[in-house]
Amino acid sequence: MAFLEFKGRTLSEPESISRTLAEEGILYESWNLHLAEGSTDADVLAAYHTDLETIKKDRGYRTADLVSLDPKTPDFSGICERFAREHHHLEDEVRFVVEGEGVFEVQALSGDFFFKIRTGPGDLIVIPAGRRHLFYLTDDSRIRCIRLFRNEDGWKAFY
Ligand code: LAC
Ligand code: NI
Repeated sequence: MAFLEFKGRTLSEPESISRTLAEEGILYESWNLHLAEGSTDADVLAAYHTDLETIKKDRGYRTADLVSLDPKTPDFSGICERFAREHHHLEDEVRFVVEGEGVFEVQALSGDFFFKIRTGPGDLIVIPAGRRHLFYLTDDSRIRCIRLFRNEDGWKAFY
């Protein structure tokens, strides 16, 4: 369940979030959740196989993996600190949230402000290559996401 804060308005309806973000060049989709508690990474990739194959084919992503960030993650505070600094990548940042929550702040196309999208289970977001953004966890302190890549080498952060 996502919330978008955009120019002083808060949107929570997936369709209005999707429309507003599309105008900003950001793909947002709300996918049906089909995931049991305690699923392994392989279970998660299998559960979303059809959705993943569709978006891979449509947008040229080649690989998918799972990433978790929580206080037990090695270098948790270092990772959080790096994500929370404004950066961009040379490749799209594609995330589908399966558990937990996270906030993306993304620079508007006009360049003169950032908007904020809080993502949770079922939310897919694509931040295009080159777009400045930053990321942080909510009070929940954890997130588990599927990532999709064209080329993992293109995904270094530029601060
Ligand atoms: C990243 C995020 C979270 O670069 O922006 O992984
Ligand atoms: Ni990033």
